[in-house]
Amino acid sequence: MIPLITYLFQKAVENPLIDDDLVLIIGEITSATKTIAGKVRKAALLDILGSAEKVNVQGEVVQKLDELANSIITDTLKCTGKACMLASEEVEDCLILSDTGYSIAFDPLDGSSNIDVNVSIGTIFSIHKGDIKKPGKEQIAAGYVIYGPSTMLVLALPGFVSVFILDPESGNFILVEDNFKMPEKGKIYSINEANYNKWVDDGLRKFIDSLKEEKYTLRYVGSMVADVHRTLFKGGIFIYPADVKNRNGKLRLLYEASPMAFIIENAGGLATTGEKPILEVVPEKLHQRVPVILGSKYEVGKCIEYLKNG
Ligand code: P6P
Repeated sequence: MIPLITYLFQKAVENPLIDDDLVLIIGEITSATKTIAGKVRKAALLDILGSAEKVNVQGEVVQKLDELANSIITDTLKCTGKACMLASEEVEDCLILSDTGYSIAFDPLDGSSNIDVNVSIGTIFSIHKGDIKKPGKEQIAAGYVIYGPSTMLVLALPGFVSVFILDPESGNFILVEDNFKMPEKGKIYSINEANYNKWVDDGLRKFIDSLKEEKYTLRYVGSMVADVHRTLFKGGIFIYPADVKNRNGKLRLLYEASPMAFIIENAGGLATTGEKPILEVVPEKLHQRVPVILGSKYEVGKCIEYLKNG
């Protein structure tokens, strides 16, 4: 039963990238998610369900729990004194705290439209050294916490992915999988097929049709953390493509696509925009969106072929 912090210090012995400040940052982010988990589970009792009657920089209706999760993470990271930039899905501009240290981009509560119907949601984070607006391949660490039947942390550092379960008795994230690798192939595809006729690429429709012929199952929660988590553990493919309404797709690069791509690729999968690896995309705007195609090597490789052939 190895707790997260013990695990990180053990990994630091062989990995100079993991310094004390990084351990502190990861420890504090995950500590904030424990508080968020508690609020999510009691939301109906605390009258913090529903809309905050505001629209965020994304043009999306802000849920009360979005705001609460954002302030919990922001206040926690400010207290570390080791963060230099914070970029939140809920905040238009970067919060500049100093000119040195780690920068963290985060989606405080992804999938919040599912909160009121008690479906799994999550917190996603991406950690860079210095400036946050760098390609995903330069991430120092990335992870997500999924608030599901259990609260799980999936954490990627360069070269390996580890999985932890929040133990309600000790309050610690306990290691359950070290050096996790995802299946090379699955039998599940995950995409919002309601937009089938709006997708920009004919090749994508042909790819999805080919999966149906191979008797794949469709699973789509509408919460990225839940859909990516299932893809990571069961294999297969998750896609949020460009469509006629969202020419760059819906998902944001810095705090959704990039951290998930870092996790998937360090677990042996692939993550692409359809034109290039997500981890190669150079961010231009804080909240820029990219098409997301990620999952097992077999399905993502096949999808790329269909997109090339049209
Ligand atoms: P749609 C949640 O709002 C979110 O940002 C992601 O978590 C999820 O993958 C996506 O939107 C779902 O979007 O258009 O299928 O409802």
